[in-house]
Order: sequence, then structure tokens, then C-alpha cells
Amino acid sequence: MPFTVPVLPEGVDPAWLPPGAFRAVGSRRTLIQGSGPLVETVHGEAAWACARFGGGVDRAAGSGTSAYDLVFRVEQGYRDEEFACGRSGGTTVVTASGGRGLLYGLFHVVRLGEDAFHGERPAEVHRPAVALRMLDHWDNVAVHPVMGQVERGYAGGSLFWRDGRARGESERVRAYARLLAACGINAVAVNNVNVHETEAHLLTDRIGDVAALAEQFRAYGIRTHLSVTFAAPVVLGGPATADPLDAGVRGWWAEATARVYESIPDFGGYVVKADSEGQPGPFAYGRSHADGANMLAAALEPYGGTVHWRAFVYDHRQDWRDRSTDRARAAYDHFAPLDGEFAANAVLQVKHGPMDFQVREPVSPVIGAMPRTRLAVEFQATQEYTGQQRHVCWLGPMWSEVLRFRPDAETAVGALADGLVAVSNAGDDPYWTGHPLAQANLYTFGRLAWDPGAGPGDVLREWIGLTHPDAPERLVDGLHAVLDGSWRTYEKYTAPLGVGFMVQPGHHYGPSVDGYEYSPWGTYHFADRDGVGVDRSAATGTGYAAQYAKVWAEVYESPDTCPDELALFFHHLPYGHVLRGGSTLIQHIYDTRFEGVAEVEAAREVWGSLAGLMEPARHARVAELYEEQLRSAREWRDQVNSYFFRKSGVPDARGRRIY
Ligand code: GCW
Repeated sequence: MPFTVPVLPEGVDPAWLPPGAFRAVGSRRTLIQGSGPLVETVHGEAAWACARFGGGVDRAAGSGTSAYDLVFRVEQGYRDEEFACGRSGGTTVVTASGGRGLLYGLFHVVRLGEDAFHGERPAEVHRPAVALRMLDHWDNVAVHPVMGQVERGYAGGSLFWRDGRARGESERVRAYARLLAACGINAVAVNNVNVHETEAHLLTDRIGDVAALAEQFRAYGIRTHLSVTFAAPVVLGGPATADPLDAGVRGWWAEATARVYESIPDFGGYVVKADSEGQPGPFAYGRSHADGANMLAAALEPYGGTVHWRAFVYDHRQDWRDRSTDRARAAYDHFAPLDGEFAANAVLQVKHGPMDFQVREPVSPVIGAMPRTRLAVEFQATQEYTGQQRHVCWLGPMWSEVLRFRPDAETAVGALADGLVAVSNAGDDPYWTGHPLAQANLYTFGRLAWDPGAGPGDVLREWIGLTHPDAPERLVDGLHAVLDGSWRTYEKYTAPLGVGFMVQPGHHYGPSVDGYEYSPWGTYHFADRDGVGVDRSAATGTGYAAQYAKVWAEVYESPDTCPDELALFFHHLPYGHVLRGGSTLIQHIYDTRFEGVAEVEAAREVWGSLAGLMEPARHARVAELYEEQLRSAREWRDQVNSYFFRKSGVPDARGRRIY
């Protein structure tokens, strides 16, 4: 059957693939040489574009390739996913060893637009720097009583599941796959890492639901993965134990996995959250996390599958009175000693920071500490702690900082990682991501995963160009003005200096300075009348700073050398402490809150001036969200400033209003 481009359901936004983005390709004469399912996808895409813009597509060259403006050709000698693109004699040629590379080549030409068809350019080879570029969905099949359909989801319901069933909306899933492929994503996990009862069955009797999704993703070169519960044998009626060294348990997993591959021959593998926030794991049997991961790796190995084993393991029932336990240390303490013990097809999936996706954290020390372990670094595109897709917070600069960080002063995180993973921010919302501008986060993640060294600003420019083809300069500038600095703005009015949290417990939206201060979650700031912050130095604190290689351990150890943006992550500082930037801590607390709010006010003004330059509904949705962002930013400012004024008794040097 010839491949057809998915039709977007009525009212669903095309995001970064509006028809206009295909004008340059669609108005050309294109030749496609090669065969295979993904070559069919490339053909379908080109035919779709040409039907709109008057070009044409051939499969076999009648009169040689010179009669064509654009040629896609399968040619041996390239690695999987790699492609070359060049132009000579009036023909732009994309070559790859198979459809996968050609598909990425097609989207490359789409991004280039008219530029792809002018002048001469030597063939340039493009390849992803990171092999696995994955999105994890925290989607539940059945609505969870507390977490709902999508855990930490801010974009409506799940694209895959509703009220306990598969939605079966294959066109929309394929349209999603298409968007993901266009930014370079090649793997997706279709259910929450917290695997509840209904979801446990996806592995066995409901694997057909997963296979139906995999079929749609496959058309765009994306492999499907599944989150499984470590207790699956017990929960699904197998052996009464989940002990990873038990022969019966190993046999059960081998069998279950064999059946998964019968349904989904290119299945990617399992994602596992074990011994974390109440999920079952190997500790219950006195086994290590390497034992647990390796047992699943062994089951997947015959089929080329991978187990993604999460390193998010910590004590979530901590006593706040206990000052010796430091949650930030947990992942390193649990996993660093296991370096070298994981199977070749086990990937340890590490959150980018040691805590939990705060607006500012240091890079997790695990990332530099396990040279003999395959690592994936996990980001959070869903904006749990960064405004929940009601606030504009473009995370490109933050992710880029993490990816460029050099744990050993030599190799960057982006080069150390075998995989980059983001928790998806997409749902069944008409704009996919709730906030229309949050689409930029999803796009940016994919492009940075393809090339972690890319400048985030360049990626944003691409996103703007694709999303708003033919945008006047005023619109392009306006979008940059509201997005470029939005992460730092958000940081300013919420929790700068690495202090973290201070959010409302449970749902995590909006300020509550002491919301987690006396809780069991291990996320404290220790503010008192004299100062605030966590002493994580080796000399006088929890010793966390010493988990880094010497170059960084030394930098973080002292407030004199620790970068200001992490000052309170590493140190408990008196309010009068003069930061490296020159202000006292208390004045910095006040100034950043006032500045952050002023920046949101300015962004809202800019947005207002863009009315008429885009589809009115899109403009209106963002304008409305800016009202909420501003309300919330003021709430953050006033609560945080009042709190610290009351604690410290130090007035604002500039005499602004504090309550
Ligand atoms: O950030 C926390 C979230 C949980 C999430 C957990 C995790 C899926 O609050 O909702 O659970 O992280 O990453 O496992």
C-alpha cells in the first residue's frame, strides 16, 4: 500500500510541520530511488508536498537525474541514520544507505527551504551524535486517582490511552510520529514509569495495544519501548517472587519477552523505575540494581532490545530532622559502585540533575562517574517544575548547558551519553503541548539530542522558521524576545541560586516556600533567621560536592568559587553574604523576584504587539496564558520576598513594596 501522510484531525495544530514549511520541496521535481518502508514514507511526504505546491515526484529516472531538482537515493557506504546532502549542476542530492537516513535527509531539506535549491554545495555528511533519542510518556492507560491520565501532563489527555483503553486514533499517533521524526527522535516509551495495575498488562495480554502504536511510530523510523513493573511476574500471575536471580523468574521474563517480539519485531525494550517512590525493585530480595537490570537485559538480548534502568533511586520517606541524609547524594551512592557490572544492553537512565528537574541544578555527578556503564541522560520536557505549560519557559539553554558540561573537564555530557531522553510534554491538546510556545521545547529536545553541541538559539530559529513560514521579521524578533530568555526569567521569580522546590506540595504549581520543608521528600532549603541553603561541601556539609571529579569538587566546595547560580545548592549562606556577582544574598533574593516579574510584564507586552501576525486563536491562547503567568509570577515574588523579609528582618535596599 502506498504511504500516505497522516491527516490531522480537524482543529489540531500542525506545529512545526505546517504545509507552508514544505513549499520549497513541494514546488520541485523530485526523484526517489530505492525501496523499503521508510523510502515509501519519504515518497509519500514528497508526493504530499508536491500535490500542494505544484512539483512532481518520480520513482525511476527516465532521462537521468539531471532533469530533477531534488534526488533521494539509496547508496551503500553510510551508517544507519546517516545521510549526505549536496548540490551540483542544479540538482540537490540526498544519499543514505536506507530509508531511515533518507527520511532525516528529507526533513533536513525541509529545514533548509529555498536555500537547499540555490548555488552549489559539496555533499556534507550528517549523522546523529547520540544513537538513542527518546521520549518517555508518563501516560497512564487507566485514569489514576491522583495523577490522572497523564502523570505531570499539562497538555490534556494521552494521545494513546483514555479511560483504561487504547484510543485507537492511528492518524493522530502517526501525525505525532511525523513531528518527532522531523526533529530527530527515534524512540518512544508509551506508558508511565510508575506502572499501575492496568498498565502492567501491556506487557502480556494487552501487548496488541502497544503493537498498534508501534505500527504508527515505525512508519517514521521510531522504535517503541514499554515501561514495565519489576514485580510483573508476581502481578501477572507468574512465579510468586520477582527475585532477579530466581530461575523461574528469569524464565518468566524470557517467555514474556519472546511474546512481545512476536507482536513487535522491532520492539525497543523496557524502561524500569525500580525501588523508587514506592515502585518494586530488587532491594526487596537483597539483590543489586545491576542484578535487576541484567536479568531484563538477558531477556531482551536475543532480540536486540535494551533495558533502560532509571537511576532515580532515593529515600522518599526521609525524616526532615535527619540532617545527615542528602537526597542529592542518592543516585551516585547507589549506582557509582556498580560501574562495570551492567550488561551491554542495559542503559542506566540518569536525571540530568541530582534532585528532580528543578529550574537549576548542577549536573548529576553520576554522569561522570560510570565510564564502564552505558548512560542515558533524562530531561523533563513536561514542565512539572518550570511553569506547567502555563508559563513560557523555553528550556533549550538549560539543556544545552547540561550537554556541554564536562564532568572530567574533557568530555562533554552530550558526548558521554549513549542516549538522551525527555519526558514528553505532548498530549491530546489541539496545540499538542497545551501552551503553543511549549512546542519549542519538544522540538529543541529532539534537535539537541541529534546534535548536543548545537547552539540552542540556532535550534530556536529553526523552530520559528518552520512553525511560521514566511513570518515577517517583526514576528521572528518577537518570538525570540519572548522565548530566548524565558528560562532565566522563570528562574528569577521562582527559585534562583539553585535553592529549588519552594513549590506547592503534590501538584507542584505555584509558590509555597516551606511547602516541603518538614516533609519526608528530602527537598529542604533550611532557611532560618540567619541564612538559607544546603551545605553540601565535603568539609562541613553532606559531602555531596566530593562526588564530582576534582576539578568540579574544588569549584563547588567553597562559596568563593562556586558559581552564583548554584550557591544555595552547595552552601548555607548568611543573608549578608556577598555573592560573586556583588550583591548580598538577601538583596539578590529581592532583586531577582522584582526583575523576573518585570520581565514577564515586558514579554506580555511584546506578545500583545504580535497580534495580527499569526492565527488569531493561537495568539489569543498565549495572551490568555500570559495573564496567568503574570499573576503567578507576582505571587511568587510577593510570597518569597515576604518570607525572607520576615525571616531576616533586612529591608529591600531599594525600598520596594514587600508585604
Ligand atoms: O519528578 C518526579 C515526579 C513524579 C515522577 C518522578 C519520576 C513518574 O513528581 O511524578 O514519577 O519524578 O521521575 O519517576
